[in-house]
Order: sequence, then structure tokens, then C-alpha cells
Amino acid sequence: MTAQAAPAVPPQILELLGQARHILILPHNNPDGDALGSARALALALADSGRRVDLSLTGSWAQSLSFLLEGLSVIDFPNDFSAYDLVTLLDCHSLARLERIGLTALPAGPPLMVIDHHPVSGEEKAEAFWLHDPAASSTGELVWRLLSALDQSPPLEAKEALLLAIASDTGFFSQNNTTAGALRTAADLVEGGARLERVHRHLREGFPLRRLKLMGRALDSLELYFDGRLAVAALAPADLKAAGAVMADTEEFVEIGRSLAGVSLSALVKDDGLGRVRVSLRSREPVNASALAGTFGGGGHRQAAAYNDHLAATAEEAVAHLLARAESFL
Ligand SMILES: [Mn+2]
Repeated sequence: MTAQAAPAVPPQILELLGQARHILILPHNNPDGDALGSARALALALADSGRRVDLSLTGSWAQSLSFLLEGLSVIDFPNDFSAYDLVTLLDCHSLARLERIGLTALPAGPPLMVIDHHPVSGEEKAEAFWLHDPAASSTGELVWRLLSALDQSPPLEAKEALLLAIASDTGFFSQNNTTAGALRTAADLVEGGARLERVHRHLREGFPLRRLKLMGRALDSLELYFDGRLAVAALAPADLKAAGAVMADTEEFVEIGRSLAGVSLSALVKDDGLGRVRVSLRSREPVNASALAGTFGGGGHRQAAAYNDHLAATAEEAVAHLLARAESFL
């Protein structure tokens, strides 16, 4: 197989970034390692070349990723964007997905740029400048492509944040999006001084005890359905309370179900007690988790997707809804 050349960065993107002086970065709601790692790298690289960069976050994120925000200007979500000459959606392609009620377009002023690798349907394609490649493993890979095209050598910390972003979105280089491009980018970053062992420590070690206690409860709840092809774990507010944990501590729990022999779809159902039940999905080929999530109004990637079950008041109800729909996808 010959290597497919990655699509080039559109010249308008380079021009916009070259001219912008004050930039707002908006990662997706409940940012993960890819969103936060990419945001850190982009913010550090742009600040390094004299730009002012603010970052605004919505939802919650794993405490173990908070170090990625150190030294950055993290602000409350602005009501007014006029102070900026560029707004960048990162690992996200729609303002609606920031889950700021009613925000679907920028009020006025600055151009919008999208840097994302999630598949996009036509009607979602916002008026913006796009650096979009659904074949990229991660937004981290795209940010590296962008910085390389800008001929910038970002600080070591930025490179390490990008290595973390790629490792995070590929299940530490184990999932089917671990393409040659992902590995080549990782190799560039390691060659530039980024340390994989440190990334591993941040992503896979150093967790609080409460996370393991919560994992124990998730494991206790694990059930198999449809001849062992579907694994479902569910967490209720009482589980969080008993473990002294928060929902952000559940990062990657859904992988455990998928590791079972015979399982082609794993679901983690999370009721945070705040009136919203969220379901994370992980699949093995040929199961399309994104298509199943789509029937609930969610989305994501083929093997990693999620949705909010708006009709479920409890985790049990969400499990029942999932069981009613999942079989035809298995
Ligand atoms: Mn991503």
C-alpha cells in the first residue's frame, strides 16, 4: 500500500492565522485529551509567536487532564466576541455542539475557523474556514499539520500536548484510527523531544483512588446481552456518591466492556443526577457505533460515539432504550 498524502492546509487558514492577533479557542463540550491537548498546543504555539490567545471551555473534563490548562488564559464563555479577530472551534465543528443553549452562530464580527476530524454531514457545515480531515486520527494530528505548514517550531510542551492528543484519541495507538499518518506525526513529535512515557503517565497513571472505586461499581453493573455481543455498564448518582467521584472520572471505562471476548459493542450509561443521561459507545468492526448514536441524536466516530438519551430519566430507562435499538446494529 502506498502512503496517501494528507490533504494540504488551505491557504486561507494560514492567512487568517498569520493575521490574527487575538484568538479565541473553543474546544468541544466536555473536552477530552485530544481537545485539551490540541488546545494547549495551539495556544502555546500562537502565544510563542506573539499572539494573545484565550481559551473557553464548557462542560467538565477529567481532573488528570487539568495540567493541560496550566499557564493558559482560560476565560468564562464570552457573550461578546468582538474583542477577537479569530474564533477557532477545535475538535468540534459546530457551535451547537458547545451546548451553549441557543448559540448556533457567532453574534457578529470575527471569522470562524474549524479544526476537526469528526465526520460532518452537509447540514452541519457551518459558515467557516475549515481545516477538516475525517481520515486524521485526531485533531492533534491536524494541529501538527497546521503548525508545520506555518513553519513554526512550537515549544516542547506544545509538542508533548499534541502527542498526548493523538495517544488519547487512538486509545494509546491501539485503535483502527492509528494510521501510518498518526504514527508518522507521533514520530515527528518524539523526534522533536516529546516524551511518550510522560504522556502515558498523564493518560494512564496517576488517577485518584475514587476513580478505581467508581470503576469497581461500573464493573459490578456490567451485563452482557444478545449472546454476549453487547456489554452494558451503568452508573447512577448513588454510585458517584458512594465512590466520592464525578462523571469525569469515568473516562475510558467504556473500553473495559469492549475488551471482553465476543463483545462487538460496549456501552457505558451515565446518569449524573442532573436530569441528563449520557451514553458512551465503543465498537469493534463491523459495528458502527456512530450510526447507533445517531438514532438518538448523537454522533462521533465509527468505533467511538456518544449520545444523550433525552427521553430517559434514569440509567435503567436509558439501558432499556438502548436494548430496544442496539440489536440491528450488532
Ligand atoms: Mn478528537
